Amino acid sequence: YHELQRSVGIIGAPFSKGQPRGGVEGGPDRIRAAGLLSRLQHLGCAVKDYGNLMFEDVTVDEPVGTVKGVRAVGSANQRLSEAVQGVKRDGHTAVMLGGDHSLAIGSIHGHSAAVGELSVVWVDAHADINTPLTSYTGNLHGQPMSYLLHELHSKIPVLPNFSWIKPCVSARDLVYIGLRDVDPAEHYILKLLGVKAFSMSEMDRLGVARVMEETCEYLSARGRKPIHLSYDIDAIDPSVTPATGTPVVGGLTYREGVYITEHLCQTGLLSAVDLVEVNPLRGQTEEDIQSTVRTAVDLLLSCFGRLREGNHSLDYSLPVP
Ligand code: B3U
Ligand code: MN
Ligand code: MN
Repeated sequence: YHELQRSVGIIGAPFSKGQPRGGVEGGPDRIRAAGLLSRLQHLGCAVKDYGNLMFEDVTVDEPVGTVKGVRAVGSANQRLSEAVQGVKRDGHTAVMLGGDHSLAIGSIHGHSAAVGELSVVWVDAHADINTPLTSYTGNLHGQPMSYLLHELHSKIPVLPNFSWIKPCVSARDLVYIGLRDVDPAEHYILKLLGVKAFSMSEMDRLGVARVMEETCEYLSARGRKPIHLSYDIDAIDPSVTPATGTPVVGGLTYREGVYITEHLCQTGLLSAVDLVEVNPLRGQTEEDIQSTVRTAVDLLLSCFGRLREGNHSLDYSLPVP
């Protein structure tokens, strides 16, 4: 029950133009309203809320090929990258509340610009590694990893507002957990680059404890780099987290989802966390929304030391009669 004094810097990124469904921009405020800050403080964290980013209003944003919202996504991520760099330079673990998953471009770019080489753990039903030329949907939230990997650099065309993005992650420093909806081109890319991936099939075969052991063993073999955790709430089963844009059956249980963050916390290497794709407008009922938001908060708390066995601070002492 070691108690590290962790400091957390929270950035809200109310942005939805990486995909077509409105509502995901309401994620950051819903997650804060569920008590994230006070509950982190109760854990013993020093918390600084950097507020919500304001994004440039991009009025003319015609599709580029099939890809939609290119200029808005490029511009928003440039702002986010700078904000994450600021949070890291202030010495905090960065928490980015999305917003859709296209925001991982700026979050990971900014994190790497501030601290150097990273390990990336991507927890998601989807691989989000389409290039602009392989995407069926044209949605940028299905593409962020393709812009970040050195190995795909030559496959990325020039896009407006994307020229600031420099690839900063090596395929060998990336691990996927929770995959169950992967496009053919994405599957090809994962095999071509030899990316470590624990699909839901591997989760069934190995169990979450071995998946996390192997994840950390694999990453630490390349040196103990700071970890960037990019957690898409749709990794969790939609029976638990239904309020999200693209739910996929057969997901992580609540317990598996939390085990992942508990385990990554114990490495002491978590340096930035994204929690994305909570969409309060996608729940059928208020209970759907609450269950999704509560799970998001629980995942973040366990990133910062909350244990299901219980917690107490080092200076705890029993009251005497
Ligand atoms: N692979 C598909 C579907 C998708 C990816 N991410 C989400 N959905 N959330 C795509 O659009 O690239
Ligand atoms: Mn995603
Ligand atoms: Mn997803």
